[in-house]
Amino acid sequence: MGFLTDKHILITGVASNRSIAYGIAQAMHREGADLAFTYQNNKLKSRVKSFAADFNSSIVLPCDVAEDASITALFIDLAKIWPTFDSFVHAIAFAPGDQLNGDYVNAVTRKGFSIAHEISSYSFVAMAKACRKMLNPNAALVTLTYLGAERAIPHYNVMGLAKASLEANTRYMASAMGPQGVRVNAISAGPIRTLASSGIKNFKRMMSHCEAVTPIRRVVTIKDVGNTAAFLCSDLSAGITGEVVHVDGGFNIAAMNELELD
Ligand code: NAD
Ligand code: 0WE
Repeated sequence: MGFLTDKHILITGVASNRSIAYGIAQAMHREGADLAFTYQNNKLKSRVKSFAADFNSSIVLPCDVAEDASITALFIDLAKIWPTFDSFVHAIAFAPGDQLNGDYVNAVTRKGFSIAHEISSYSFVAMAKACRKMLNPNAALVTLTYLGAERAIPHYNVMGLAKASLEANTRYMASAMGPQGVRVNAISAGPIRTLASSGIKNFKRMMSHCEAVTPIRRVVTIKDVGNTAAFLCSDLSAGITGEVVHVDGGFNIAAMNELELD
C-alpha cells in the first residue's frame, strides 16, 4: 500500500511533462494519492486535462494566482468535489522576462519586483488563506524554491529576493498553521530543464557546471524532487515543518569543488 493512500492532494504548476509538478504528480500517484490539478490559463487547459487523465484524475480547475477572485473560485469549485483535502503543491513562479537577464541593479524595476514577489511568494500564503478551513488534520503544504534565495546567482536577480520571501513565508505559515495540524515545507531544487528554465541564457552551461561539481556528480531530476515532495506531504514526515529541504545532489554544501586538489 502506498504511503499516500487516502490522501487528497491538489497540484498546481503543471505546464508540460517536464514540469517539476508533473514529477511530483507521478510520485504521489504511485504512492496512492487522489490528485486534482489547476491550470493557469485556457491555453494550458486541454494539456493539463490530458496529463490529469494519466493519473486517473478528472478534477482540473482554473487558477491564475494573479487574481484573488480566481483563487477564491478555485476552492469554491474544489469544495463541491472535495469538501476537505490534505495537501496542495505550490509550483508557481514568475517574473517579467526583462528581470531575469544581466546585472541585477540595472534590471530591477518597481513593477518587476512587485510582480515577482506577488506571483512567486504571496500566492503561496494566499492559497493557504483561501483553503485553510478545508484542510484536514495532518495536512501538509509544499512549495518549490531555488538556491538563488540564499546566494547571488547571475541573472536570477529579483527572483532570488522573491524566493527568499517564499522561504520566510514557509516558516511563518508553518508557525501560524502548526497548531491547526498543518505542516508547511519548501523544496530547494537544483536546476532542471523545464519551460521556466528553457529561456534562461547559458542554462546549458550552468547544468554542465553543476554536473561537474555536485557531490553526486549529476543534476537532479523531476523524479528526485517528486519523491521528496511525496514524502513531505505524507505522514512519514510528521515531525518536519517550516523546513527548506535541498534536493540538489549536495551542490549547496560544497565549496572549492572546481579545484581538482590531490
Ligand atoms: P514550469 O514552467 O513547468 O512551471 C511553472 C508553472 O508556473 C507553470 O505551470 C505556470 O503555468 C505557473 N504559473 C506562472 N504564473 C502563474 C500564475 N499567475 N498563476 C498560476 N500559475 C502560474 O517550470 P518548473 O521549473 O517546473 O517550475 C515550478 C517551480 O519550481 C517554480 O516555483 C520554480 O521557481 C521552481 N524551481 C525550478 C527549478 C528549475 O531549475 N526548473 C529549480 C528550483 C525551483
Ligand atoms: O525559478 C526559476 C525560474 C522562474 C521563472 C522563469 C521565467 C522564464 C520566463 C520566473 N519567471 C520567468 N519569466 C519568464 O518570462 N528557476 C529556478 C529556473 C532558473 O531560472 C534561472 C536559473 C534557474 C535555475 C535564471 C538564472 C539563473 C538560473
